[in-house]
Amino acid sequence: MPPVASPVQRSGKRGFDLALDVGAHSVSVSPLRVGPPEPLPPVPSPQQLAWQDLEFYAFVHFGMNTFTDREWGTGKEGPALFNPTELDCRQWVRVFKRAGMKGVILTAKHHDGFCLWPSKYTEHSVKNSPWRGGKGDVVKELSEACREAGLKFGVYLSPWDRHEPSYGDSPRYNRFYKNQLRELLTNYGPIFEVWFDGACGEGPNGRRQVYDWEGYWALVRRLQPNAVIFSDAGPDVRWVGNERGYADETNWSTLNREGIYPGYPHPKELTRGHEGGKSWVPAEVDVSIRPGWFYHASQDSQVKSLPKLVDIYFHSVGRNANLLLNVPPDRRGLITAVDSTRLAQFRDYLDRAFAVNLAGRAKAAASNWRGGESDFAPAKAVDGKPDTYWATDDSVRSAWLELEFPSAVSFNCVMLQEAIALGQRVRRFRVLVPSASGWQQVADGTTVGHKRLVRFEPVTTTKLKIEILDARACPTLTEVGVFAVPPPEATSN
Ligand code: FUL
Repeated sequence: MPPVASPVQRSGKRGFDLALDVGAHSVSVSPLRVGPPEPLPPVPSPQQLAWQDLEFYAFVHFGMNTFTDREWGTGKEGPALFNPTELDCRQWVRVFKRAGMKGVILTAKHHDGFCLWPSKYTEHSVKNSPWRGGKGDVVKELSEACREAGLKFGVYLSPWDRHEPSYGDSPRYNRFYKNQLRELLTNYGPIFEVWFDGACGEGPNGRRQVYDWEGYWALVRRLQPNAVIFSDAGPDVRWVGNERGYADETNWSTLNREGIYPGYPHPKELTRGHEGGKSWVPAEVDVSIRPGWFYHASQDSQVKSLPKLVDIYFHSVGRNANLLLNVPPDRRGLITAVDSTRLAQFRDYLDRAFAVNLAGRAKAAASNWRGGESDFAPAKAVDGKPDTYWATDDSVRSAWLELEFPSAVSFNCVMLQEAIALGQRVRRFRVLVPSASGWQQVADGTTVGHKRLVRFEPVTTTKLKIEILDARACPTLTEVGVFAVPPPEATSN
């Protein structure tokens, strides 16, 4: 009898098993399984993927301005003014680690040109200050403290330099700047992010400096290939377009970079990104825990409150951006108690809020999953594993995922995460719970990306439905979280 092929149609459209009936012998041919979705370009580089997982890290503005009580120095300050009495980078790192921050970016040089490391290329640095008899190096101390504690280390080297005489003589200054960059990128171990500010001015010759961005970035690529490069325009990470701590409700990690440059005057575009943009350039939210970037004793009573920090968290990390929170050390060279106490409260709040993911107890169902394969089943969105995901068939653009809890649970927050290694897809979603009159919407949103958090009035229910209303390609979700987040208690300010 000739072999008969009997395809067994499975629950999905595409996958089927092929069993050959060859009389006495039954030969099993490896099943024709449906593979993962094709990536939707552009997709993140491995460096960008690793960066996105950091989510929350510290910015440190410290330098000449700390001692002159200014935000922007003139460059005419004498190095003798820089004299922290108790500088201890390990104390900074202890505070950051306790806060759950994953790294630190230091202003190695701000606009006044004063260098926190003994650069060979200028006299305007710690080497001519009284601090540690001119033998100190803040970049070294902080990079070592980070390494010991397992935190990532990054640098901010201001291109705008109000001290350097060659500023404005463009090719000469670009050489000077690259020399300084080379020092930072070769002498202090691995750098996870290089932060390029877009500010630009005129030099002593009255000419406006023209920066060699491509040359600066090429140097980073060569000397620290694992670092991501931040500027208004990327190339790896973009500014979110404001310094208030808020990403937009719609936040695409994709951007059309042509015509966008550091100092670009349309920040709102950077806040939202470009749907269908040709490059992967996710947003970073930079904001200070105080009104100023540098420490001012007069602002000790204006450290952001816990509810404010929590609000910033939900509008940055919870809107597909990373949060770079500035915490400026004081004139002693220490982080003050008010800032460190607030950061610890913030961490405790986040730990409490996200300690129990109720989705872990739920049974998941979906309107569709890829080929009916268990690899892409709805259960993959609630298994707590970041490398597995629910995905639909290629032709699907809207789909629902339903969670059923073993008994009624109360919650007020849902987290969604896309498998961004395959590109950002979701355009619009909503969250529903059952009511007497059918499914009732409790929240909705637009983009998802790496992480989306939505809060709503508390509900008590046994079921929850996530509806992807529209997507640029078949949707994916690596994880769905369901939480009962407490209200942040008010702090004194
Ligand atoms: C701005 C600078 O002018 C501020 O002083 C600060 O460093 C902020 C993070 O970037 O462009």
